[in-house]
Amino acid sequence: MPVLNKYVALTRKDMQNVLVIGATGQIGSELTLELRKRYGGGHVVAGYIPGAEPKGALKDSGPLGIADVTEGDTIARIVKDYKVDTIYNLAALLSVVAESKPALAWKIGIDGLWNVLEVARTYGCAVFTPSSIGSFGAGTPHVHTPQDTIQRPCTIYGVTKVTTELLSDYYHAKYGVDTRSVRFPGLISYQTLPGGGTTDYAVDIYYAAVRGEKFVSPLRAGTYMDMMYMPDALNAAIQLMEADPSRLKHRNAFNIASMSFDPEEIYRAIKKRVPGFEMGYEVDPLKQAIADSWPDCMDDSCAREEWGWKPQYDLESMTEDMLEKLRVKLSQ
Ligand code: AKB
Repeated sequence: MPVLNKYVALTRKDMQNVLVIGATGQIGSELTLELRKRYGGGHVVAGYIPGAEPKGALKDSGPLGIADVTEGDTIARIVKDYKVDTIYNLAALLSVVAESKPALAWKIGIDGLWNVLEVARTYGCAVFTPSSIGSFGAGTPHVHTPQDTIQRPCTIYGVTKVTTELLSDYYHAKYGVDTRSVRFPGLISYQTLPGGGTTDYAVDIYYAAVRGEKFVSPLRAGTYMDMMYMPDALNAAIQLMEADPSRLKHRNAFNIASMSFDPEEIYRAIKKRVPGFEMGYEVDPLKQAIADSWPDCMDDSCAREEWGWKPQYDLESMTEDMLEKLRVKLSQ
């Protein structure tokens, strides 16, 4: 389909001001600080919803504003006031919690995305809205999952993620909105807890190890999924938004990968460093069914070729860093 509005590609040089929607969430809390470090605090607005106000460094290092995706005018106001040209739209429910609130998952994920894209179309903003390994389903090839393949997810989370990809591509093709995205694996961080995802066990297991507790895995041994350490995930989002658009053959959304493991492998990586650590199993049927429908490991060669994606962390280096940082955090 031809581009109807003339698309003027932004380069990083042109980008001045960024809005992060969902700035107090799992990704947003760290992405906002990373963007402020790179571009200057005054250039990155932390968008939040009432009840999830920024605190500490997030509150003190730059501007703040209420940015509720279900109320498009709150987004438009910040975009106008701060002359925002790039929006990171991180508002979403994670996979497990979305299953208990499907209508809300759609309202935030898709009605909200529509509002963000309309603001972006009106004010000429670039938009990053993450997709996920959850955008795939049981019929997808599970090993070396290709960039372009079957996407028939069985969860509402997956349905919203596929729709996110399609709607974002549609706004690019029809209106020339500079939409770009990645399919995030399970994200692991010692900072903000995820809350409500299928891959959360890979964060919880580190907390148990550092607290000296036995960990009970909600997923069976042999359940492989792509995972990623947060510093790599932040780099991916920023690097893609800064990438030369003439090199992008894909947009929404790129497979990105750095490590794939099952509960046994992460347990062994931790036990090497915490010898007394123990793990048992109590399988959660919903989480297991979701995990079984997701890829074991994705092929991320398009991201590597089109914008130079290259992760820094594997399971061993992430485990080393997580344990070190969590020991400090939990002793305070
Ligand atoms: C979840 O488990 O829901 C998320 C994801 C992989 O998108 N972490």
